[in-house]
Amino acid sequence: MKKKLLSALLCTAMVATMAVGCGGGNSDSGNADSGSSSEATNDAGDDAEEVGDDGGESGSGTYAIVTKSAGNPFNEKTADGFQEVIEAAGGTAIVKHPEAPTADAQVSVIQSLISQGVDSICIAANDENALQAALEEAMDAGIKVCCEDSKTNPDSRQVFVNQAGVQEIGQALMDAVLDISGGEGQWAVLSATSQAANQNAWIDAMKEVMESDDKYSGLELVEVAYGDDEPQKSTDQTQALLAKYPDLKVICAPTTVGINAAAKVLQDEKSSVKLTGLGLPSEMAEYIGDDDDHSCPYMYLWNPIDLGRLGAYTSMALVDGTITGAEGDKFTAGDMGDYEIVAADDGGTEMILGAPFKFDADNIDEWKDVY
Ligand code: RAM
Repeated sequence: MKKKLLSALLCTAMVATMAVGCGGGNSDSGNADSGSSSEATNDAGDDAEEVGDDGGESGSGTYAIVTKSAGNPFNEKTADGFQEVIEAAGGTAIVKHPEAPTADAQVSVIQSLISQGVDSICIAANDENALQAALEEAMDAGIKVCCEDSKTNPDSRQVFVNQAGVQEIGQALMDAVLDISGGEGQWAVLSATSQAANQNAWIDAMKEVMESDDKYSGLELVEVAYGDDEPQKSTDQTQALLAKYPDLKVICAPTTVGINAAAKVLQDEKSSVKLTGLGLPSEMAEYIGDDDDHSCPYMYLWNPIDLGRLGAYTSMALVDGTITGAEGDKFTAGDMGDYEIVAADDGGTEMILGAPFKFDADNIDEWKDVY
């Protein structure tokens, strides 16, 4: 409760001073104490969840969330938020973290959810197109499908719960690279998987921003490396970038797993290469600072718990028929407030949770215990 209050106050103050959001129509950005995370299982686990009724009333059905992969705290926090909202509404939440961040792993999970007869699937897609057959089969069976975090193509979903505008993320990250590099020099991206729709969209947006204005012309993007959201592979890829590009100035890691691994490598090695990207304050606090002792001057993110909460409200609204996922649909996401579904760039629809939020030496201590 205290964390909720603290978070709401911090969020309100920060929005006022920094003109960036903590998430959609909601000021309760830090419900890190949501109490229902204990039932989250990875795909290897046994759900022991019983499939409920047909979900005709809000919250009374069985709602599944499928994240990108197990062992990623960002995904766990998102699942916590999802589960908290579903269970508070009297529903049954099924949490699936596939063992690997691959489309194949998610297809098997989707197949088993279809067999169980769940009412909805909310999925962070590991591949934009490869889940289409499985998700279409789910929708044909009457299961409502939305995406959160990482989207599928429009034919594979009803709506995408997008954490922040792609353009805004690209702009924020590109400006961070420009600023931290001092305006020129080599930089590299350390991403998640090469198929991840969210990372690929953000990287493309960064490239567009870089080409849109002369002020970025002194920057050279030397490589996009992939750590597959695995700590060891992300560590290895960071070390490889350092060995390959002795003049490298900045690494941008638009993944919480990648940025955490890179932060440790750079800080442990006392490297002059600096880091920015998207990171969890709880994992990055020891690396954030504007001096030689810290590898990451600042980074961005949004509230992963609220992302899961909005995914849950969206799932319930799809199941009870309040929305179909069409442009212009409106619904109230509980205490998060009102949301409207808008057209997405890919021809499908989406809603936006909020704006990317900046974490730096001045505010990291206030956020590191929140998420
Ligand atoms: C990682 C995942 C996730 C992404 C965050 C920023 O945890 O790749 O999809 O949204 O980073």
